[in-house]
Amino acid sequence: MTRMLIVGPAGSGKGTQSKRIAEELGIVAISTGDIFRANIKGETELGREAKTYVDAGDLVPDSVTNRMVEDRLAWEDAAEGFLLDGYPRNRTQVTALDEMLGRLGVELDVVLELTADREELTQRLKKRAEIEGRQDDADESAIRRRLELFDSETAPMIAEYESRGLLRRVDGLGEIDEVNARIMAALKG
Ligand code: B4P
Repeated sequence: MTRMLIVGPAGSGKGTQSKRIAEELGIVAISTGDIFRANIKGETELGREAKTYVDAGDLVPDSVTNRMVEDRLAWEDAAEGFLLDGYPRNRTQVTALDEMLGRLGVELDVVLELTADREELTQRLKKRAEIEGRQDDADESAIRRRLELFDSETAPMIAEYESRGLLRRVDGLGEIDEVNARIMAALKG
């Protein structure tokens, strides 16, 4: 059983790789971004709360996000291990996750970071905007905002996991299969 996080800037391949890793490890992938987008599409109360933040590339308020993740981790499928994609994204969320896991009596096994340079990230997001039409990919200022927030909020949080000895850093550049092979090797190592 594995309990892990995947972290990295927008466009680094988190969503792409997390689905494959989860399948290979037989655990559930939980993406906060996917949950927000499904709720926005379904016009639920959570979707209405999240929409302006997601469209602008801002973080949805921690109180909303933390509650949503705690509810999702209580589902039966997460008892068999999980991969959290896109959460936590700042120190407040790290603390909240520590508390949630403490209440569940479990610990994280590994935190996987995917890296890529800013030019590649921007190119990937622009390409996805053409294919999937995500509002936050189509808007240059929302892309910039997401990358800035990664540097200011998420990178320090990753350093915290590094100091706990949980971090495995993997180069996210190259073909999807190639990156996946690197990840699986890093997880075994
Ligand atoms: P996310 O859904 O997490 O979106 P993202 O950071 O853009 O990454 P994503 O996973 O979609 O992209 P990926 O790198 O896989 O978050 C969206 C928004 O939700 C946030 O801005 C925020 O508003 C909100 N949110 C989410 N979590 C939150 C939290 N914890 N707290 C507060 N707010 C939160 O892939 C990008 C593209 O690259 C894809 O098109 C893919 O096909 C392509 N790609 C992947 N690997 C590739 C490769 N090796 N080569 C070429 N292309 C590749």
